[in-house]
Amino acid sequence: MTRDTPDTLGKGDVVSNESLANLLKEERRFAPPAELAANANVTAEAYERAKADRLGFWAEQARRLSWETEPTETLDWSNPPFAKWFKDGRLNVAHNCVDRHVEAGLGDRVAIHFEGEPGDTRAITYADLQREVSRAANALIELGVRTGDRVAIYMPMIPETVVAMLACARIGAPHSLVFGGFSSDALAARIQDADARVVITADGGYRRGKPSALKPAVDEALTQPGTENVRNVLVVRRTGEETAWTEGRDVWWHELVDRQSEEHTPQAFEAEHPLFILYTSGTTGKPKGILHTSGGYLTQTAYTHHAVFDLKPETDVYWCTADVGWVTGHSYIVYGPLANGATQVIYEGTPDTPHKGRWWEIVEKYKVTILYTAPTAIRTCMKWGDDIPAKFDLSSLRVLGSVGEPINPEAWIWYRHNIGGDRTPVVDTWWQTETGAMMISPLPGVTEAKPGSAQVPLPGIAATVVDDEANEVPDGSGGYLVLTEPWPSMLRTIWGDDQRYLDTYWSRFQDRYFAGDGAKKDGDGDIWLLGRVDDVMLVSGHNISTTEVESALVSHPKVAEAAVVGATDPQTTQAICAFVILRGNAAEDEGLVEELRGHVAKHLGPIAKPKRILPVDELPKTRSGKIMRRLLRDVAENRDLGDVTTLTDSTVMTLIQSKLPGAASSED
Ligand code: 6R9
Repeated sequence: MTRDTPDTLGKGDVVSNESLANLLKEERRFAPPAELAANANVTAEAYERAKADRLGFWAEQARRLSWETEPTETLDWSNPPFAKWFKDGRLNVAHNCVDRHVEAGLGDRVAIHFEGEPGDTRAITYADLQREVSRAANALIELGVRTGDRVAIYMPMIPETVVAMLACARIGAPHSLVFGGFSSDALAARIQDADARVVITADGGYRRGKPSALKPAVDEALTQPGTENVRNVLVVRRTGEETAWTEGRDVWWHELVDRQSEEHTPQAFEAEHPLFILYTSGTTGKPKGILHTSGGYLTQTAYTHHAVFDLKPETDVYWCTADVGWVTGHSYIVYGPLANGATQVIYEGTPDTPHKGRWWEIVEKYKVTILYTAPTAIRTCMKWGDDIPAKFDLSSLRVLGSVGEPINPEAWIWYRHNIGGDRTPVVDTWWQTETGAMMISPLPGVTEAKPGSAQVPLPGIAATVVDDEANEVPDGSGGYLVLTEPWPSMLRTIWGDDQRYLDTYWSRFQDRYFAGDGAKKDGDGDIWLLGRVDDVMLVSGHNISTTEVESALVSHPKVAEAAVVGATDPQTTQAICAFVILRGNAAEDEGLVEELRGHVAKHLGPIAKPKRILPVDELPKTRSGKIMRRLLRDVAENRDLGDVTTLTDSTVMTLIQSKLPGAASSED
């Protein structure tokens, strides 16, 4: 999977300096809007303050939270890389996300505007949320869940998912969310590894206009060895479809939770109490259970949500389109926004149901002011055509965010123009499941934005780019992205495997955290992310980044999306093989492939010219929207496909394979 830290690293520069220079040739800069800058939550001064006293800065941010016992020690780094942040502080995460807002008189504020895919809606206030979370916490206690027990959550995008997570947090039972799109095998592996006691699920959810079942995958997973410790399955009724039932084990949410008391007094836990485990898949070996804890995680998610989106909780309506089963959903649907008392939209379904303007209709309906989504979604909207968002009133929007992949300059500009009406800043936020919260991003009221670049480490964060020998590279060159100081929301370990935590992240560059991403510093020292280092291609002795070739392809007016891989080649070590999705009106004619090859050569130089270009209808993606280049490499090298269970739509690969003979004929 593209997501992994590589076992082996390519030698030398990740990408030639020349190609970066080409990428930056069309220098387009966007100053922050004057009004936003004048009223911004965070100004340039924050960088100075954090630089002068990094730990003091984070101690100050921790005071955004309500602590039962205030921490006196900010960071214990006596046993690196096992960090302890705010270790003598005690707090309850759910109290911080819910109860304290009610206590502050904000009980009537809407926390969640829920929009179901079929069109059903619910407005849930902070007071409602407090009652629901308390009831769910009492229900878990009745099921025998104790502090420290793990709870697996396999749910659609409905409010009960947020309630379930907060109920776990409230009683100190770490949750482990598994994407609703994952197979029963993937679910079983995660239940086994975390040794979960309870699974919370639903009969199903709505996707693409139809009910899509979830419970059967849970039933199937629980037949597998190593899942015996699951005592109960708590099931939300969402679709009302017929569901198999195991008496004594399965419990309906509406029967158990609804009859509970709506009073529950949250107990404070240590700042380092585990909050959740979230698995990132591995190309080899079992998935890594990334462990996050409470005080530091909540501090950094709350701070970054406040700073990077310039959130004004009284007036903003925030919407993050991510699935809650992805880290973005954890940090920027649940913990960060709720800790900040935000009002947000949660939408259950796909962007094209029942029509391709659904997202923009939702923005118009709820007057969304801040939108956070992924480049893949933006490129899909580009492909569908500018006329679709143009039909809706998007004038409420004031800040746009991007996460998940490098955003190519074309998509960035399209997003700002067609969605942001050329008014809104676009913040390109780089971070990972492991970092827990945003690390590198512009600030909307401060940074002069460069399309395609995440630009600068946030205040209190230290990141740089190093070469093979761990030396910091000068401005204008590339290498590996590393984080040089611990940060509050960092992963604490890999669940049950401290050694793997050390080996994967902390051994490649001595005391620095190695993120697995290639990056460049431009002449101003701004950071450009170049994709996972194991995706870097080696062509006739040159390292070429997939991101840059993709970006060059997408800058052609006929291309909506591109995925590039290096396929083994007897002459050149690897040959560049590109899969492209054409824009709505572009025809797949004879000369197109040649035209695109020429276009890449012009942008990046002849060495980066793809050997093959294959127009396709879809690309294989994970549910979080990342292209699965491993599968495309398998196709390009005529290998059998490996594990496709984490794919959104497994038929995509069959379609691509059936087109492959055509690819060979476009070679020269
Ligand atoms: C939050 C999330 C992490 C990997 C990361 C990088 C890529 C995420 C990015 C980005 C360039 C951005 N990534 N945001 N690359 N620019 N703004 O995506 O977490 O699913 O763990 O993936 O995603 O390659 O290393 P996760």
